[in-house]
Amino acid sequence: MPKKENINQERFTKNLIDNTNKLLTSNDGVPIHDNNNTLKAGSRGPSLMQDHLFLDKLMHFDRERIPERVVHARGSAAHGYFEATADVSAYTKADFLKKGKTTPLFLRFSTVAGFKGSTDLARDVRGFSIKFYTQEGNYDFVGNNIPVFFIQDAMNFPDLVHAVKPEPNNEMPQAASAHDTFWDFISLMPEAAHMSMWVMSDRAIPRSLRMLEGFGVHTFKFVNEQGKGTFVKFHWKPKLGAHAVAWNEAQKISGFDADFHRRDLWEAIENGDFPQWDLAVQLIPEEDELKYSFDILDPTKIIPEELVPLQIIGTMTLNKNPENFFAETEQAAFDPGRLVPGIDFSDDPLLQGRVFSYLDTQNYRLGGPNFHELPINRPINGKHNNQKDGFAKSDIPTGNVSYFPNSIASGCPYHAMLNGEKGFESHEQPIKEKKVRRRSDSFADHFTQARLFFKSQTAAEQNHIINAFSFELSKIKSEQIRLRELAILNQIDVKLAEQVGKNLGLVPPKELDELTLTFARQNHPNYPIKPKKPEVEKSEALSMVVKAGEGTIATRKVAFLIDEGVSLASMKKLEDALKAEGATAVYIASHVGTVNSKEGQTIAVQHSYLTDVSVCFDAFYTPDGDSVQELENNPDYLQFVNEGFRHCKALAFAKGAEKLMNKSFITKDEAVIVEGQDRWVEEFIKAMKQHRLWTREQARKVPS
Ligand code: HDE
Repeated sequence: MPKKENINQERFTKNLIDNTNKLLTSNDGVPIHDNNNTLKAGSRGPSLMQDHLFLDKLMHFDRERIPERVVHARGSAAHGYFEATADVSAYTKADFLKKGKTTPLFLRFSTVAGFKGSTDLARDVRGFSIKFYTQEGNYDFVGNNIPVFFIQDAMNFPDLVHAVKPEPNNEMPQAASAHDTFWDFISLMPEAAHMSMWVMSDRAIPRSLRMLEGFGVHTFKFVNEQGKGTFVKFHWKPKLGAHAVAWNEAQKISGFDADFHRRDLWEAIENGDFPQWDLAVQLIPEEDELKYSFDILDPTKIIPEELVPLQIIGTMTLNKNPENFFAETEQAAFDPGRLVPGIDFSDDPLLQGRVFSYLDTQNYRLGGPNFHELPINRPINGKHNNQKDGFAKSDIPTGNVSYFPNSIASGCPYHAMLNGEKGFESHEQPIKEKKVRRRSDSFADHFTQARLFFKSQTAAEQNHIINAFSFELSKIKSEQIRLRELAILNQIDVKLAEQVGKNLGLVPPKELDELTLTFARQNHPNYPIKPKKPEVEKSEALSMVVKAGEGTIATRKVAFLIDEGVSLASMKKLEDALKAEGATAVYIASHVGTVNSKEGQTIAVQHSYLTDVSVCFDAFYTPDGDSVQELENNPDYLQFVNEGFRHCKALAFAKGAEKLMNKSFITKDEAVIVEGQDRWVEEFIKAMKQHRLWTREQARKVPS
């Protein structure tokens, strides 16, 4: 095994192409003499059909695109490795989960609804797909940053996707759920209530891909050496904590830097700030399958951490950017059906449907059944079987045998049972049921956990949810759909429904709409069915803000707002303190290049008020110096800090710069720090650790 730091550097070496000092050739290796001119009859044409070198070049160019993913088209990825840190052998025989093992992996983050070129900051779910290259073949974890899903049965998936995608007549809007078809569908599907709450929360506008939680969503099964199964839920916890931006900020970032998340991930890895996540599991003995007030096979439900605690079993580190976006990120083919011994499906009806869809998608998208031979998809332990031919076959099988059983090749490749060895074995689960096309009534409680989510949020987070519903429903044209959704919100929480209703100028109906009930009764004829009493009514783990205080400011960017004549001495103390915490000071001035400090030194500046905007920074400092006079009359500066204030970020002002607060309508609070105050540097870092002072929105009436 290579050393873990190099685990990915060595994987692709044989596929890397280095053009340094190389002669340009055709695809067949013929040296190209002139790469500027087509072959013509005379220098003024016409061009000739026999220009085989031109035809070779254009043939390839014309086919440079493959179909983008139907969903999750917009993605960014990185290589990394996973280290197993706990002994879980009592539950699973998975080799890569054995304590002490290190396994290379490739992780692709994505948004769901937008096209491949859409903005990173859309309000959306984030995909969280990992291909583990284990010694027992590839294991694909294809999860999301939200632990539940909109629908319970795979049969509804194409409809959900059609509803959220741009509307088919005019292909609008791009990467947005704020339109009629989406809310028409959602308001007719009460099972979507829980996930809608998550998508309308700040979870759907993350600060960074490095700050995403990841979830397997479905319940899976661990299987041990003795063949015993244990239900398992997977969670990824980012070491940097889970954080979001404000909605107003998200919309502005989309305009200023549509690649904000992609760039952030790329730069962090290039800088050696390798993002890390802990893998945690919730384990549920088979005997407890039916123990809870909800069904553990229902993908619209979480298992509250208070009910089944999380156990950390390993750590993932992303340490290498892809060499080539298309070859790796675009051609990566994930499939929840890529399992390894020791992990199996549960009977979750959504998961069961995924087993077909991903394989089918890859076949279509990557042009045939040999997509697993692409470097990014290859297992590291090699593959040996009798499958042959097909589009884009790149392996060259040797010999005359491609069948089993055979004697000519001494029965090879042999299957494990022939030699007393072990391969993948499905969990032997007893089945004694009728074949039916039906939904279990244990899936019929659609609102209890939506309520749990809402009640577990801080006041500021609840406000953001109210604002998000108000924004989305205001964008739709149909009052009937608005009322239908308000009726759903009323089942979740009366205050929520009232507030959203107020913003829409509507009174939320008390009962579900007749049409919603008609559809719900197709699945559950006696709908609504009285829900069981929930075990947990509030869960701190569901709030990002409650957890934020435990945070770190590592890798955060602090804008130092300077200009000609800035005092270097005024910057030093804070800059050193930030560095010690792993954060970075970024100088911004009215022009790029250099500025002269008050002390007469030259300071290099890469960012200016013209090219940079406050929404791309986490916190702000205005140092002392002659620069303060310049900034006082610079509307771009005043807007910069005002917006930072509005978005509830931490701001610090040196003594001489305090007068700028007034000019930019900033008033003092616990995240606005002035140099004169006690332990101002520590206080500023403390405020940054809270991520945002969301209470500022209400207190200062600065809705963000
Ligand atoms: Fe997916 N999903 N999905 N999905 N999904 C795809 O596969 C599908 C679902 C998820 O980074 C597609 O390669 C069905 C849940 C991620 O390349 C497609 C159903 C969860 C990614 C597909 C679901 C996901 C996909 C599109 C319901 C969270 C991006 C392109 C039965 C647990 C993978 C592709 C990547 C991608 C089908 C529901 C996560 C069409 C039929 C639930 C992260 O095959």
